[in-house]
Amino acid sequence: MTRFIILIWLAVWPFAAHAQDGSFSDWLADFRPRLEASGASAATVSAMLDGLEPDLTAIERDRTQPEFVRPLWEYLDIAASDLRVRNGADEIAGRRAMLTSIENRFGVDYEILVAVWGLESSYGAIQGDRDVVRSLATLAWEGRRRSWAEAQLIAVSRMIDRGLARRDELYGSWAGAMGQTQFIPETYLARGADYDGDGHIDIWNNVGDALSSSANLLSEAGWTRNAPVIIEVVLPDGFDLTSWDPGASRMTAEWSMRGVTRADGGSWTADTLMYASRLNLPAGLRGPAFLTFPNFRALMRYNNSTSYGIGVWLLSQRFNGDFSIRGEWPENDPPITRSQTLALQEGLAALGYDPGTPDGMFGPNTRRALMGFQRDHGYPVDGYAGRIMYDQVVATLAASGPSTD
Ligand SMILES: [Ca+2]
Repeated sequence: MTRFIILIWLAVWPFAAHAQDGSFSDWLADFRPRLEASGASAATVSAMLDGLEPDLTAIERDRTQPEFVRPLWEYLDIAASDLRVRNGADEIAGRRAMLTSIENRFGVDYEILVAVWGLESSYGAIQGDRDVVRSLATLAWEGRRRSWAEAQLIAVSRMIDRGLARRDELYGSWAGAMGQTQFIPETYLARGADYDGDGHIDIWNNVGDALSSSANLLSEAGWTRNAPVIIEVVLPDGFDLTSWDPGASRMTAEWSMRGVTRADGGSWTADTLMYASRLNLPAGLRGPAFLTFPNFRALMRYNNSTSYGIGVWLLSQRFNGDFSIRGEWPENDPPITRSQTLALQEGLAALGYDPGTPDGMFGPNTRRALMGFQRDHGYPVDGYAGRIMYDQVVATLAASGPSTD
């Protein structure tokens, strides 16, 4: 019973503990001199802050964490839908000269740039219509991410003062992601690139500027042109996962020597074997297996989500014709919800595995704890928190005797 009450409390507090401690105008009066001291011009400070009102929907969106985790297979159906593939292929056909020029300048394959563009903003169609200054000021006032939001506002003032962007075009998402690339202001300042050389980095209306900026980000993140991103593989029967570390890279030649084959039946080529790669089982052993390469890690720098990286890769592959993931997805074993993740973390901790502080988020510590449980109880050690393994942890906990807390 006590455990149940603790779970409820933990489920609520992360979203309730950060109420703002003053009015919006208090925050504004406090921030204005700091924005001025950062070097912003008086005209820009005035254009940004005069008459500003909070946008309460930004706070609501920031605090709402989805309970249900969308299965990767459903996400990929949307990310690489037929419509998104067709629209991207049309963009490629209509802009090939520009795309080739950007690929040559930055060394980033243009199919990837178009796929990023397709996922970030549906090729510019969905950029967000919120005033980014207002959204960021609201998040700064709310306080949970105050220093981050204030740093973005200071970056906005530099964008305006340097003449890179105008105050009246700064629209984007409720979280401050702007334009066709969905860059936050600091990323815009650091990685924005001016394709047509007019001095204006227009990631809202100029496709060349937007795709050059994405290319610049990926190039700085270590992208290698014509190198693999992901290769779907098949593991040999009885493949030993006990020493598998999802975050550790091995030479691809080593995976090959251990019997890992390409899912498309092709043979390993020398230009692939020379790269290190990681084994990624996003839906556990029952789902498809992938080797992810350094280019995949560059995509993580754009958006730190495995689902996003696989989505970009799959979409980019589909631009060139029929392509699909060959492995079956475990549709009877969907990922667990946030409250189930919290219960899983509590259960693993009670059984002597350390998942870190239970927070309902499935991160590396929880994965390691789950893999320890799987190893000790004779399950395949794949670290996948699906419904089936969740039920096993709950059953093991129940069988371990009455709780003493
Ligand atoms: Ca430009």
